[in-house]
Amino acid sequence: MNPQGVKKVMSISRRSFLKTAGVVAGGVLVPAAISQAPASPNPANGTFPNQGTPDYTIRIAASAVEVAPKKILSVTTYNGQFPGPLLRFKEGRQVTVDLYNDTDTPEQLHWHGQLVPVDVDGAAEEGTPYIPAHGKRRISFVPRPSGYRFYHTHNRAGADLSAGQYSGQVGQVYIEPSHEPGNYDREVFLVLKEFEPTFSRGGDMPQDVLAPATKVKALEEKGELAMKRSLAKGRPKGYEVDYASFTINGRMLGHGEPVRVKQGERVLFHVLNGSATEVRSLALPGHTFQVVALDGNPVPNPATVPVLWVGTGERVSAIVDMNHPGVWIMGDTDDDDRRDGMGIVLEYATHAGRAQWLAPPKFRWDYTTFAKPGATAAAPDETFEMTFAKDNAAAEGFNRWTINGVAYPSTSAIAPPAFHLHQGRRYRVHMRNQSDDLHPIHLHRHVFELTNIMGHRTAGVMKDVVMLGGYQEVAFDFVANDPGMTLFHCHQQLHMDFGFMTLFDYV
Ligand SMILES: [Cu+2]
Repeated sequence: MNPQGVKKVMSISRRSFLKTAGVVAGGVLVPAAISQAPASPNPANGTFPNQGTPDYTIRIAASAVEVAPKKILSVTTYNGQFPGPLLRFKEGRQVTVDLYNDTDTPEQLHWHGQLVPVDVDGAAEEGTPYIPAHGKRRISFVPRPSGYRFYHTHNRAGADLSAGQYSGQVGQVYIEPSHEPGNYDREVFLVLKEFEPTFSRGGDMPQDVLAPATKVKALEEKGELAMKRSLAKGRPKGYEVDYASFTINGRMLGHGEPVRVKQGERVLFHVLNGSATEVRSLALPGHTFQVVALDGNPVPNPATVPVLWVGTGERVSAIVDMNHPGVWIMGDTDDDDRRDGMGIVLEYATHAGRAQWLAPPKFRWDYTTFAKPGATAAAPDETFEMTFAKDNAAAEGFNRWTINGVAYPSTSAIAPPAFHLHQGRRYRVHMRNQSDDLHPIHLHRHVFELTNIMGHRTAGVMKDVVMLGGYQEVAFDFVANDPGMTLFHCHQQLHMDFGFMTLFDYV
């Protein structure tokens, strides 16, 4: 256990960080030996000889996480803390990382949002070697692109609610650009994450997340008919996951260090949804968020919103002007989840007392708000059509998920790639959701541009996860610029584990 690491609100002064690089502070892990000459790679397996000191060491092990006083959970973590250490990389400067696995299960550590090779990416389906149980892998890569990224396990959990993303294997990455953009005084990193999962039948996934709220009738009719038929056969609704405790930076509301601010400050919040399965929201009474980046990529139009909606695996970076003194609850708009811990106290200097919550206006998230008005995306060279469907409770009580009628095997079998890419071409992925669930769709090793949301063309918003609403359709484009096997999947663990994955390869 590392109570310090658990308790720390990861809030550091950017200026003081720059001055004190080389010192461990506020849960930040900085290079031990930047000047270390990189070892030469073994192209056969992407691993590096175990010579010299690595720049970073990450140790995967079961450890205690104290989410509230005397409420201590045992979960698998990185370096004995939740969240794992914040890794600050420099764009384009190669790093060597030693990954130790002290558990009994082979592990995959995925560098989410980075353009890294298959051997480093951390997905068995692409061919990344496992970090053996009680073993080690040394990897080396050039961090890119700059911005807010993260790392997490890519193991499938199936019915094991202690495995995969249900565990505490989540850590943040900040890749510093050669020129730091934005005008702000301070950065605060927030990781939203639930613990103590249990299975339930039928979920309470929020349905009022996305704008527009319209549905595609043809998708709705097919999806509703399939569900009706399944229930008529006597099948109950498939399993969903509920949680007993909710945390920000590993602490339940009221039990962590407050975010301490001064009137007049501009604070840049980096918010990561580290959940296995849930969409989260975040509001701060009396304040608004100017969204400057999505998934670490600066947005063309940094619009101001009252509420952040963040799908599983998504990141939002937003500046808040501290102009409403008091002691506030910065928390989820869902009353139950906030009372069960999904919040953090924000306290102005010279103010004390009980933290206040005021519900924000109802607000739906519209990605096109942050797009360049009137801009048009480049035309694609090819379009892939994808339809996602749910086979209710078809896999021993779990919903089975299909892409164009095909479920990725839930066994350890690796499926052959279904979509073929030519390097340098621009591809459009047109996704149609024939289910009532929201899906945070993720593409590995590439950054994509949102090009269509429910029939509305858009351009300029670059992401690596996009929420696709129930019975809705979305398109994104990407350039095939990172050769190798590339995984595409729903980031909702329960969906990914039961079929919602496919592979692209380069031909
Ligand atoms: Cu999904």
